[in-house]
Amino acid sequence: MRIVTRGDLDGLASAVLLFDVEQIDEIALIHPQDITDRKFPVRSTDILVNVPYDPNCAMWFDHHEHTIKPDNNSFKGRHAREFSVAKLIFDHYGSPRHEKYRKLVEEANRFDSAKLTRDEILDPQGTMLLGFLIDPRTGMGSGYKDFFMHLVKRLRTKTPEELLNEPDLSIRASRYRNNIAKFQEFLLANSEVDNNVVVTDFRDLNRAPIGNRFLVYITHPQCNVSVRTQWGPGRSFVAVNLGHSIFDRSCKVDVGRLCREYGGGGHRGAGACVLDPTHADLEIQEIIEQLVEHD
Ligand SMILES: [Mn+2]
Repeated sequence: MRIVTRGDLDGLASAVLLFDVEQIDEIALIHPQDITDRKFPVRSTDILVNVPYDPNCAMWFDHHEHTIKPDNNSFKGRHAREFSVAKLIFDHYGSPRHEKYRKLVEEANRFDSAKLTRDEILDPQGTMLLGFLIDPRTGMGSGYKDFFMHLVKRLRTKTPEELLNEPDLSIRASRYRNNIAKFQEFLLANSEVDNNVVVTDFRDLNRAPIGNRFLVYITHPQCNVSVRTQWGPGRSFVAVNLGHSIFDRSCKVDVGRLCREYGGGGHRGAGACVLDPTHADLEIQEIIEQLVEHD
């Protein structure tokens, strides 16, 4: 079977679990929108993880809200409100083989629901550091698909802490660490604040700088929600990411629902959509207006 997921920590932990209980011979990393837009051909042997449902799949595990749902729950797998899909899979199988991954699943759960401390953002260690290193939104560059496959294999026998001591990962970790201060400067220089909203535009850059997506809530503690815009491959679309501050949880807008109005998705605290460049600026302005809290 093939796992079809997104290349983040939740996808990684989920893949590690599935390898122990299903016959997996391949992993495909995609953007969830590829399923919604029917750009990714789903096979009857696919296990969809952390991405929207497709009726062709063999199994589906997800914790996001969707407009398209399987008919009267006639699917194999599980869809429920949970902090991570890794936790859903862990509970679904209840397998003794998964016992050794309990800590990994708990940490993936905390990472995916962004329950992180300031120190874990500024100086992450262990699973949290691994989470930032693999997250495509951190901007560590190309080759992450191969890197992801390697990690799935290695995490089956080693802990994240052990892995981070190995040469290839410790090089990545130092590259990441050396960029934290630079990324903070970048955020301060390229963000605009509109009331409670911080908007960071990455579109002027040829290469997005390296840094984790939560740092903006440290550089802009006065805001409770962030908007990040950047070019998709070949400038064919504008990718927009919205997120509630993980320190100030007062934003009342369901940003996943807001993104769905623009063809995207997500959940209450985080969402993403892709916009046609010809009217992206107008739509970004509309999105910001919906996020601004008027007193
Ligand atoms: Mn997830």
